[in-house]
Amino acid sequence: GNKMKSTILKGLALALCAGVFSGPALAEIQERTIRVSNGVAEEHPVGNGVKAMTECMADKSGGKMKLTAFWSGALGGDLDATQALRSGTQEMVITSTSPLVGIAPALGVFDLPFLFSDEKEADAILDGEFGKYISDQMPGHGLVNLAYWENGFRNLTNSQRAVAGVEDIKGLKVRVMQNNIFLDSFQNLGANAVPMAFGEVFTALETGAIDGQENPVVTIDTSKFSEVQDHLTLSRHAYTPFMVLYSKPLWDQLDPEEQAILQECAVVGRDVQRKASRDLGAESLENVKAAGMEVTELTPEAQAEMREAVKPVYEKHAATIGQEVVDKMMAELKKLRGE
Ligand code: TF8
Repeated sequence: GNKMKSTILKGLALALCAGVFSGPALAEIQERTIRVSNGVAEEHPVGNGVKAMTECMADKSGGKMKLTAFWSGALGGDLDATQALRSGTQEMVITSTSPLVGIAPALGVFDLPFLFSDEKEADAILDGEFGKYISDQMPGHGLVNLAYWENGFRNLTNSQRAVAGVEDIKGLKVRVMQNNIFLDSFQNLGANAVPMAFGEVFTALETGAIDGQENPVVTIDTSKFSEVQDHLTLSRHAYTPFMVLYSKPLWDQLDPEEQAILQECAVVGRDVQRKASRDLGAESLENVKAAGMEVTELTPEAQAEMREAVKPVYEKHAATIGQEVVDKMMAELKKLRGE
């Protein structure tokens, strides 16, 4: 009679639940609010990537796993936040590789000037065997890399003069990241290079404590450097990727199902983030022009001269980065270029 009907209905309801969600594994997923920090503003393409990653996680976890994002260095800069991950007091950071070379010297390979020729090459290296080789080393440093996202090719800005070649850089006080390869590169270019955390750059430019800095155009635009810089040179002198890092001590407390969701969704976010970065590239260039920045393109000769000036950096820093790491990168690039 009625009792039997209700048993059948209960069974049916259970079967439906199991079908709608992804089976028994869902039981292992807990309600989690994961903090992710970044040094840039939410308008940066990283904002698009975090949004896509958040939606993906909600989708795959039945709404249980959430990201709470902190922008503009609200939880500390790239390096401070990364240290918080290593000690297990913060879950995630999206950071440039460059400020982390003190933790993982191999990351210095991405700081070598004029390493990648275009975005396609960067994607192939980062999403391929080499990217995995670097990611595999991160747990040894208390970090788990979920994916490589994009900051972009870096360009020089300053408040003093249009820079059309190496001779114009001479004597400019240029902020560089806390990274010896960048310090050396800009010293070789004749700049007075000053290492500084990203969070201090705007004020230092505004007060004239420094003349210039270097970052991709989307970062220059979304960080409003156009308000305090008059000249932009499209030097494309380095492509330093973002890593989407998770705290290793906290990672080890996650269920494998939760780990898989984070890994898959960081890649979903990556594709959205890179597309936004490339779409916004042209728009950002228009924005900074509209804000009054004068944009200078380098002639092939000026570019060649710049490459020549920074060349010694490769050999000088190979031992610190690890000769094996540098050789592997060069071999991969050769393969990609069909050389
Ligand atoms: C730098 C970096 C930074 C980014 C950003 C904080 O110049 O390029 O702009 O890591 O996410 O320090």
